[in-house]
Amino acid sequence: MSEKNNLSSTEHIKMKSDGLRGTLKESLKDEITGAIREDDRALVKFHGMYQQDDRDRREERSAKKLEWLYSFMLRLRIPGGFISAEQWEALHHIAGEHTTGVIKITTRQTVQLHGILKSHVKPTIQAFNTAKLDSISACGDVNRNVICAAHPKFSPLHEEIYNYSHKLSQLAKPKTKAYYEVWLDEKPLANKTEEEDPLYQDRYLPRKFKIGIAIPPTNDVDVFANDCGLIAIEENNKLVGFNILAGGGMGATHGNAATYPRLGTVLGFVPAGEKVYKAVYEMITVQRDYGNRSDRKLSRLKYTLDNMGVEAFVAELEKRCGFALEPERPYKFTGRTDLYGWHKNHEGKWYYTAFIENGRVHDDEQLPLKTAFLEIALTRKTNFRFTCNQNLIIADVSEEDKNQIHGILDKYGIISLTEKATPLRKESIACVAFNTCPLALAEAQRYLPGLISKIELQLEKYRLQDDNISIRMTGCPNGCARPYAAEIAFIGTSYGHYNLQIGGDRAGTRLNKLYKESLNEDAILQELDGLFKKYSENRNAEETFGDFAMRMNWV
Ligand code: SRM
Ligand code: SF4
Repeated sequence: MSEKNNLSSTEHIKMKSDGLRGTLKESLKDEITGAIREDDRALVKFHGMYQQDDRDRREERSAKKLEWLYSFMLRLRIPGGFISAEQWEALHHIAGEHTTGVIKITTRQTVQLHGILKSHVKPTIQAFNTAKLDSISACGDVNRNVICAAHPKFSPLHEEIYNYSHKLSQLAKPKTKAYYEVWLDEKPLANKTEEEDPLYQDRYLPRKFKIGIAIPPTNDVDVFANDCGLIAIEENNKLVGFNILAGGGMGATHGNAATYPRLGTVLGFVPAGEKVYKAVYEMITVQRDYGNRSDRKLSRLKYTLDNMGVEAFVAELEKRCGFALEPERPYKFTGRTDLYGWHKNHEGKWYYTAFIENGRVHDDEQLPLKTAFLEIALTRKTNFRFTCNQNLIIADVSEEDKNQIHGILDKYGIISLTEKATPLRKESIACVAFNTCPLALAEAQRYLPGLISKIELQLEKYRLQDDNISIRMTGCPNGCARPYAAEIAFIGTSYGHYNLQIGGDRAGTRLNKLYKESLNEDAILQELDGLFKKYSENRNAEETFGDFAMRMNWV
């Protein structure tokens, strides 16, 4: 079992938190500071928030002897990434009233809002509650937003998978009523036994836990990057069950060789229905009981799995489940790209996937994305769906409404944006990084678009402009844009410098490897130019950049 004598400080905070309440109420009332108390910073994550500060303004604030400009980032829990038009309208207004205004679609199919001042946190959560949205366990040492293949009704299977994501999210939701008491002013429970939590108990998990569900051949959720992945297996157009995998995770720490990105290992097959819920639930309990609780850098399920060994892990899982996993069934992933543009589903409904660069929905003079999506929401003729590639799907449009929605998308330049963006740009993902992420060592979403413009010129030079090479950038090695599963990755090492990694595949089934360390922009472009030249001259038909890099033994 896990280290009992040397628990990390977060473990103590959780245990004495009275069901994640801590002193959050007191912290909120304190008007002297824009921050909350130190222990509460760990607890507030379980309620879907992070305390941050504007890193662009640290120096200026310090020079003026002011405390840093603290604010909160709030992340919603939206399993499967689906919201109604009414909810989009609410999101739009809440973003405008309480935050920087930018709606950030994340790599886990939900949204984040940044820059919420302490006094605005409760009103923000209350407004979301009115819109039937919450941020419970969107962060913290619990199961996070359950992601699943987008295009919910693209086939009956998608609808079923979406339902699984909801049920799993519910199954792994903490029982504590702290969220309702602290943020929504509900009365404290008279009888605390009502919130006893057999899954999380009083220590919750050693670390975050992530679940993703994919439907082959598309791996749009990057299923192998999740602690627990489910790969839908279809026979005769029916969902028969899932291959279940464990131990995916991207995060690593520079200079700490004990940490590493890892793709999930397929453990076996579980037939559709109750056994799936049981298997996922018990995988969480195995991690709860065996995960490392002393060193948070080594506490994700991937390390638990590698420490135990796959065989022992499966044996423990099967013992807890009371049934054996069946042998894994065949499946094949071919790509991860979203289906941009209009697509019709089996029920005759239409879906438009709009390209949203790095998931940032905001208005600028050329591209008033927020205004456009609000206008669409106000028609009440669509739903909205987030994708794990940080894009937005205008969903469930009926045949007779399609022209009207198309007209709005066209009027605001979204059709042209989506059609004209190069395959390279559409495939790219960057994490948030500066100015809000406290862990960022280098820029990512503010920098990648410009770098892509330069790389596009190189691809044109080598007639590779139609190639949708996957490029992902993160401001640090934590891997929020799942960079280690990209064909080309830039991983921030210090301001303006990135490790260049190459050799992942397009379907997210192979990790890339370090090619050159800590390059600045000139060096990156110089290296890429050489690589693209060789790729254009020597690749086989249909060979992707990542596969070519591996064949050439570049890494
Ligand atoms: Fe992440 C931490 C942003 C997806 C691995 N991530 C953070 C924090 C909260 C920084 C912090 O701890 O203070 C970042 C907030 C930045 C900001 O200002 O908003 C942050 N992560 C993001 C998002 C918003 C990136 C994006 O641009 O979309 C994604 C939000 C997902 C969501 O809606 O839940 C996001 N993070 C991921 C993913 C991708 C995924 O889950 O598919 C990963 C890699 C998969 C994994 O978990 O291994 C990821 N984030 C991390 C890690 C490394 C965890 C590890 O155990 O190795 C950290 C650091 C940590 O937890 O200590 C982290
Ligand atoms: Fe922040 Fe690093 Fe995640 Fe980027 S990868 S959002 S820099 S923690």
